[in-house]
Amino acid sequence: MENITVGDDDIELPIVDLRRERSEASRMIVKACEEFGFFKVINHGVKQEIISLMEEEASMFFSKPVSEKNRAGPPDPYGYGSHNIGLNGDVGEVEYLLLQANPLFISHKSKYISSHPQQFSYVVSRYVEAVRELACEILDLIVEGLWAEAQPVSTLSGLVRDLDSDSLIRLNHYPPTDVSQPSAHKIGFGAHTDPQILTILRSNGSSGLQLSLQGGVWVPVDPHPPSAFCVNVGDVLQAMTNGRFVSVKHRAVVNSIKSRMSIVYFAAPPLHATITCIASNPTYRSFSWGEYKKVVYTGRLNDCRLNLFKLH
Ligand code: GA4
Repeated sequence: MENITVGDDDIELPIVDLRRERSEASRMIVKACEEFGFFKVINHGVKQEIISLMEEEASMFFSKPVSEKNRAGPPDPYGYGSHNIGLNGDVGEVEYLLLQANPLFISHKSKYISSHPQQFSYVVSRYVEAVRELACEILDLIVEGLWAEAQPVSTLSGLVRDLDSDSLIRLNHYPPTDVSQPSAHKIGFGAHTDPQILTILRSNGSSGLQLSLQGGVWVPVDPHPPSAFCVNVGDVLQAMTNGRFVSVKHRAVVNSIKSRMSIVYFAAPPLHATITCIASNPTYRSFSWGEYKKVVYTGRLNDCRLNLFKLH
């Protein structure tokens, strides 16, 4: 049973304005990644038109009858899933589409997802391109802030820009709770860390995201401003920064009468890429992303899988 103790106040995550002076934005991002593993970005450069089209496609898909949605499933682990998360018995009050974020995969799957597959494929690919650029811009700012000239600026973004990058796009729909039980507090997507490098999350302005900060208390994240993207550190970035950045446990709860939709991009390296701590006294052994992914899919949602790679 998952702990449901929730803090009284929403957390005010740092908001980074990407139009700020570069060194200032870089400093703020590094600080947020060390303190919370989470922050928000505004003036991020992703066009509202691209976001709206993506959100429309997601709503259209989720409003279809179950029999039609099932044509895009079961998730193996990619495709349409409902209630079941991953391959080892995790469940939640969520339905989702999990796709590899490359145009070929999207175009192949789109015929099972939409009655206008070309339009779906075009919209998702444009969205992916735009959020990938945003992720890469943030990763460059991180490298500048952490390592300055000691590392090439593309140390992290190069992994995501690689044509073989294993990045994913996930559309989540959390239906509202039963209104006859206003205090109902169901878990939509249980506690977990994101395994990849960086996550870029967009939600439809309804609450539900919570972070586990010190002391095991769950802290709700205020879904505002609606124009912002929420960004978080993944396990690979925790490993590469030798634990200086934290990949923080988070979850989504279904607690309102409004349904929640989120669109999440997971920026990942190619399967063959080697992940190494950039530090003189490494905490984790080197591993390939493919090796790490195997561990991710043999385990459960709430596992602390990075601990298995600790050297001492
Ligand atoms: C959590 C982060 C991403 O949503 C995800 C999830 C993946 C899945 O849904 O297929 C996993 C989960 C996530 C971590 C543990 C395993 C794998 C479900 C699960 C129980 C796509 C990812 O990469 O890891």
